Amino acid sequence: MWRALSTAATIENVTPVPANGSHGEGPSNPPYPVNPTNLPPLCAVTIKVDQSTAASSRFGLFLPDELPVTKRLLVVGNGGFSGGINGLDMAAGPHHRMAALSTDTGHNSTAIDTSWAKSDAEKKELWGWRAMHGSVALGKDIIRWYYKQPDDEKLWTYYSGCSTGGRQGLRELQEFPDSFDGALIGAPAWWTGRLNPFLMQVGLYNLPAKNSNPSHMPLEKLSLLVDEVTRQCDGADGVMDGIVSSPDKCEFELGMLVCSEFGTNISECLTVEQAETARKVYEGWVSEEGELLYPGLTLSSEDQWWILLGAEEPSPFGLGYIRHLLLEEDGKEFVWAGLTAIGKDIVDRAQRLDPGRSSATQYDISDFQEREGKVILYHGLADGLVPEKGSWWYYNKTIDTFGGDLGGVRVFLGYFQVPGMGHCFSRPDCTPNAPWNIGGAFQPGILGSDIWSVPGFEDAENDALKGLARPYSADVCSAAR
Ligand SMILES: [Ca+2]
Repeated sequence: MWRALSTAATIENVTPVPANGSHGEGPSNPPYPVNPTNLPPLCAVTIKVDQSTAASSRFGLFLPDELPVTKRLLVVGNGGFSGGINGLDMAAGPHHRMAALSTDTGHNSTAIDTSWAKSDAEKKELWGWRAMHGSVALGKDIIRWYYKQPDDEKLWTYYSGCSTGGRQGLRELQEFPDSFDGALIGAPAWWTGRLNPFLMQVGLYNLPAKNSNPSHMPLEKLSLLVDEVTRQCDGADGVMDGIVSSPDKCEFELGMLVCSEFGTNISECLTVEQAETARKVYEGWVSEEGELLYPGLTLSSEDQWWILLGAEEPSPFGLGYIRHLLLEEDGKEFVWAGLTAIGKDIVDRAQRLDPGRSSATQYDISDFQEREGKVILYHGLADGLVPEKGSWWYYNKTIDTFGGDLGGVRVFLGYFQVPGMGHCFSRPDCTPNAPWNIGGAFQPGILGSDIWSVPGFEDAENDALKGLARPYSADVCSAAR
């Protein structure tokens, strides 16, 4: 193995994991403190790669003791601004009879911590794309060596990630089409230079968080929106089941929630100004010139609006991005207090600089298509953090780029809107009957450290990752013979 490593790479850890064993770094890995359990027997390896004298990145590998003749690798992504090896998502690999890889993206932090990026262009690049790309390239070499795979034999490589993980996967396959054969891309935060400033803007719609601010919608009023949207929109899809499956077919009347002049309990309705705040969140971010900068949140996403609207300052996904990735080079910390809108200068700067070159804005993925790569793109219609309409935008831009050939695009890029699914997953107590578990990133792990698929339905019809990798599985090849 060591011959395959560059001089900058060292092996940090090699641990044999027995059948039904567990492996991970526990609490020292803040974004992923829960170690996967009930693993198949495997060799767990951690590699550290020095990127320069000032920065390094690490990645983890799960190398199952037994792999089918057809060798496969699962690469998984991260979430938010997190820095850490994502062991729970890696666990799906060995269970699906694949090796697995996850990068720490070059730093160690939770998903909402951006302080690592301050004045560190190299760490931004590592988070943006470099750690992923380098880990995939070196990881493939190591796996080939470990399993004694001939150079002329293909190592089938699949990707699964949601949110930032979705962005990482799209970003990699856009610039490096040889990296993956298939990618399961969930709720991608793909247009960092637009999305993250928009998330800041959404926070500003509802600030300051004072009762004297007529526009401020306190958290307890979100349930009014949830209930009213369900009341008006549930049936628009033809089935009254508590799940809004066709928000685009619902002609929602926000005015139904506005307090009437007399005899109304103010806690049971929205003021005109609060309703205007909600309208802006739905509408999205429109420039003074009328250009749509980023689409808003979809009807039925209100249950998660607390993430962007519920605090006394804008969410770290917006404020942290602007403060530590975009503006800190100026030497003074960005102050949001008193702002009602983000200036055009920030929008322009974010797109011009694209800190860490993290945005995945290439619609022409014909190189990936020509090598028969496949993308399954999915997004929860009840996502209250990353707007579903953003994925719809990416999908339609891609179709436009391919000359409007919807049928041609669907051969290699399928888009699936998941009713009732929040950001990457839904809590079991929220729209419990919604079909939110499709084996996507983060989903099995939130059900339990020993869960790796859709419990009771670990098949290609219900587990999207298994479906993506199915045509190339050794089992199918054996059956075909
Ligand atoms: Ca319904």
